[in-house]
Amino acid sequence: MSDYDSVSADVEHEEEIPEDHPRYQDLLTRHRIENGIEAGITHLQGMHAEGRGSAFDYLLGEETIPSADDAERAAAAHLLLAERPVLSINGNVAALVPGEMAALADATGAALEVNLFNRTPERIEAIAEHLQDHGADDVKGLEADARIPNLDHKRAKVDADGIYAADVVLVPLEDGDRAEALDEMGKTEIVIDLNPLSRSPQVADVPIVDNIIRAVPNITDHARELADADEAGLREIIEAFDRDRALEAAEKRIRSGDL
Ligand code: PTJ
Repeated sequence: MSDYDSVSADVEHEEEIPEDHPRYQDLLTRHRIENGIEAGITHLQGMHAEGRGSAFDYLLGEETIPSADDAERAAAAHLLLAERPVLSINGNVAALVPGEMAALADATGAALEVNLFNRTPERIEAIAEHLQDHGADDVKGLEADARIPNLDHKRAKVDADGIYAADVVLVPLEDGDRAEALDEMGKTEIVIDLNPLSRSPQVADVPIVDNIIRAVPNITDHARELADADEAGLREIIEAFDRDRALEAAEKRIRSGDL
């Protein structure tokens, strides 16, 4: 057995995962999801979601492809131009990128809102606390004093001054019915999902087909770089982005298996 074979079974802290391991990002992601489940942040179903994402990421070559980088730049431009941008957080997102989401909120002036499919007060509170431990100032989603129309499960519950009133919403890692309902409300949607055929990226204004652990820091880097850009410059980036081409490029890369 090589050193690498024993990595996932033995790791207690993520620093123990060797960065030169050929599947480093996958091991890191799995480790964070396991920790999230143990901490009561991530739902057990989050592990299945992670497995699905991991298969697509393998086929993408576990890298940010050029069309995803374009999408991440367009996402940064949308968030900077928005009047009420909100970043939606579920149990997988909280486990994988809590500090990175807090940094993106800080760089763009967006609010963070916890919104769960398997919603319980305990999980909402644990996630809000976890985000605060990772640098988030204010976390929405605890009030849940408004509902997204035409959606009959718990993910419809949102804050009136958060997702309900938002003009731009970042929706990472979820199935498509809330994305469709938010689209019907006329919101600009940025979706992060490794499966380009999933309903959420299909309805998104900006579909980002990339692993969230790469996508979020890259959106933040773009936002910091664009911080002094004027409105016309940001609009130019948004208009130059072609969502259909980005989805096609990701699907082509996955199907070609050209790693
Ligand atoms: O925390 P909750 O209760 O709100 O539940 C969250 C989950 C993720 C369990 C729930 O939203 C769910 O079941 O989602 P799905 O239907 O499994 O969809 C998740 C999508 O995210 C799939 O299309 C995956 O390919 C994708 N995905 C998984 N991991 C990643 C990812 N996309 C980007 N980066 C990842 N690391």
